[in-house]
Amino acid sequence: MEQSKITTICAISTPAGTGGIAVARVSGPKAIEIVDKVWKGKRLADAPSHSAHYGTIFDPADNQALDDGIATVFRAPRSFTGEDTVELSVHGSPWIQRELINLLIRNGASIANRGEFTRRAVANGKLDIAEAEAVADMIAASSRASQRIALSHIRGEYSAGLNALRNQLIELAALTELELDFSEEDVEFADRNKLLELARAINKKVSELAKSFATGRAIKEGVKVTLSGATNAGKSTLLNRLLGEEKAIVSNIHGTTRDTIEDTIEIGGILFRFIDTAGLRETDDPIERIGIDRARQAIQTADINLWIVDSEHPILPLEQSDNMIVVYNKRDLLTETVDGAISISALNDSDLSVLTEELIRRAIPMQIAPAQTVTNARHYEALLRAADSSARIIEALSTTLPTDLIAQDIRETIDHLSSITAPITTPTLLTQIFTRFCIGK
Ligand SMILES: Nc1nc2c(ncn2[C@@H]2O[C@H](COP(=O)(O)OP(=O)(O)O)[C@@H](O)[C@H]2O)c(=O)[nH]1
Ligand SMILES: [Mg+2]
Repeated sequence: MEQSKITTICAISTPAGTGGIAVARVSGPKAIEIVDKVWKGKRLADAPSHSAHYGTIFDPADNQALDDGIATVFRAPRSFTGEDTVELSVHGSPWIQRELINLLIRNGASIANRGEFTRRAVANGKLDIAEAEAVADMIAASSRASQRIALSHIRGEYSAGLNALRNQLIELAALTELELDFSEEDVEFADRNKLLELARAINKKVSELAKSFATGRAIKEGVKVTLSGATNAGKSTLLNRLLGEEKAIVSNIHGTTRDTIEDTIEIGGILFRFIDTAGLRETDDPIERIGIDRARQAIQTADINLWIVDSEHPILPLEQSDNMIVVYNKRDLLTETVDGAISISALNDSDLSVLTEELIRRAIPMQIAPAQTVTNARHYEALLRAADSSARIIEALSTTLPTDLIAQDIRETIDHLSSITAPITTPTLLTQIFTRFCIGK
């Protein structure tokens, strides 16, 4: 875009509401000029990049002071957006925030769209798309594990791995395309063994990344743990204990919990999503039956299923699965505990660490290397397609398919890998990605 057509945008970047400090961001070719119009203090046009200045924000129309604050100057290209940027820190009253934005708009700035600062950072080559998406994930991070993945992706560790493979493939693609130009002459520029080796490496990498999506999502949305079992086993009591609040109704009446109830909490740096379910039993109550169906669905998609039993009258599951942990509850009612089993009292124990330690132990393998973990559904889809097209390259190389068909699969694989990191040009897709952001980022 022509320099003159690029607007200068502004927005409050701190959360809505009252705070000690609010920060307005102004970015674009006229950022410094516009702020200078409403700024009394050192002339920002003379200020070096990365310098902060104390001064007064005022309305030049009536010379009224709005607030005293700090202006921090970042000069292009050494800013988040890659443009000239001024950050104004003011007192965090919602009224001052609104007036400040109005003032900036009256003096030539435009209000930023959702994610527009990050979108500009991408347009100016400061971030690739995958890194920008990770910024949104970072803002939404709700546990140590999701923060680790987002930070690694922001730093480009994940993009780097994919780009390295893509670049090697581009080199070989150039050679196969060259063969097409010489198709009459039956020559081979691209070393078939090298190509096969590379296609296998790519297929392995993208398949592994695609596989990590299930775990990546678990980390982002919380490891899904269902509490299931017969009625009155103490599932709702346990849910409340794990969450540290009275979320579900507890009573000695069988069939009290009829709907699924869930919430997340971080334990040992891992976000868990606990889901209390209706006790599984035969029932004539149509509402309870719907609840039991929901329970079954939740259990099927759970990462971990806790089967809670009342130690006094243990009702064990009809079938065991790998992701199931049987928990003997109401230990306080027994004199002896069940050998080797996880035995707790949701009602009386001050410490449920036998259970939480087991949960963490099971969830830890899900915390694979952050740069090797996919949390984004758009990437997941591209990776599955890259896995398919690279598998076709492998297959084509082991038969005697003509070069033009192999070249087609190579091109597709490159496109799928590129779509994850390289700038996307389709405006609708860009808009889709950036509307996940808040205004001010
Ligand atoms: N003695 C004892 N009673 C418990 C324990 N946990 C739950 N209960 C009681 O068991 C009854 C059923 O509990 P609830 O959590 O509603 O079970 P749910 O139907 O599985 O959700 C309630 O009266 C609870 O107070 C426990 O560890 N020890
Ligand atoms: Mg219950």
